Amino acid sequence: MEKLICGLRLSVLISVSFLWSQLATVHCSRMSWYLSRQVGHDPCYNRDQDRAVRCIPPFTNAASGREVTVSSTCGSPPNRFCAQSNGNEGERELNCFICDATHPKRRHPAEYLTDNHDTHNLTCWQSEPFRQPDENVTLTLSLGKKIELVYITLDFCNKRPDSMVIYKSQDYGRTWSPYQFYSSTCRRTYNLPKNGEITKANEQQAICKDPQESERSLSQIGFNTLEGRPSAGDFDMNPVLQDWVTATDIKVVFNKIQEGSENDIESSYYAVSDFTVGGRCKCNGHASRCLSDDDGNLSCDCKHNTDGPECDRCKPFHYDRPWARATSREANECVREYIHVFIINYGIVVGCVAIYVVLRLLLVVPTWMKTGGYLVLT
Ligand SMILES: [Ca+2]
Repeated sequence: MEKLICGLRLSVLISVSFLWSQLATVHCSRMSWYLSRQVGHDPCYNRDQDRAVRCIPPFTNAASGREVTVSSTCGSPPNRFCAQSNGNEGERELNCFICDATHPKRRHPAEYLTDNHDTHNLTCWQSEPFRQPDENVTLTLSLGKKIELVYITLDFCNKRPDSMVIYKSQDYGRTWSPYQFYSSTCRRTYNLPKNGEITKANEQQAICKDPQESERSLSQIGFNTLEGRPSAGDFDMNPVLQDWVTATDIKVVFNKIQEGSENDIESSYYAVSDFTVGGRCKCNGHASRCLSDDDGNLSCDCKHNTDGPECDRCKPFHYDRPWARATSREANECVREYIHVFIINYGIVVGCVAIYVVLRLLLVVPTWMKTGGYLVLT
């Protein structure tokens, strides 16, 4: 008889617990949906159908205003440099100037690489002049978090380099891998074929291009991360390319100046007016914006019950199904799960609940702990 009462009370208790948790879930979900609509439409949720949808941060210049570390800057001490320009009658003129790091109008510091780009009033970073044509000059840019890159462009104030490499890092500068090579002598300089073939088997392959053949503007070099990649049209479902476009840092190494500059030291330098990195903050389709802290570090404003710097995991208590990146068809929202343990401090129910608790913990806790969860007693 006692066992029967215990069983009945336990089943009633579990039923009430389950019903309460479901009601609370529905209530909280509706309340959260209602409040989000009171403060403006959230692009991570469909306004009409009340369901999660993929959302992505806006396209931006991820380099804008960020610090670039350079291996060389002119003007300390002041030096003379010369640049060619078109004269009034179209002839080429050589004009010479002074770079002086202490003079406000004659300085060419690294911050001019990522300041506001005004084509009517160009501000140029400039390296020291050098005697050897193949002296390396390096620009290193930290993006503050993982970004999905669409393109990288460099606008030059004098001649473009003959040979240069763009590298990327996905671990904040600890390791680097080549992104794109440029050279008029790909085989001799980098031991790579010119315009190498990209197939579905090597979509993460960096290739070498001749900038004289591939660039439309004589003063620009631009790298489109997905150009020529066979699966670019299926980017949404292609984790290889999703990884290929992801970077936390970009490094540009100028390896050689153009022919014709190397015999004149005053014309042998690199000068860049704008370093642009077009892309989106990487949030895996689970955030519509990234937030910046006081140090300039970015983090996704995660929705869909996700968490992590790139919304790359489910947040605690939401492990009912595995995490997945959102697609245009499915938001892959993380789903809430519950462990509710009720302890009633009287009579025989305490014993029944103790058995229920032990069994429940034995079944659930190992998996729960593996996924980073923790337990709450209510
Ligand atoms: Ca500039």
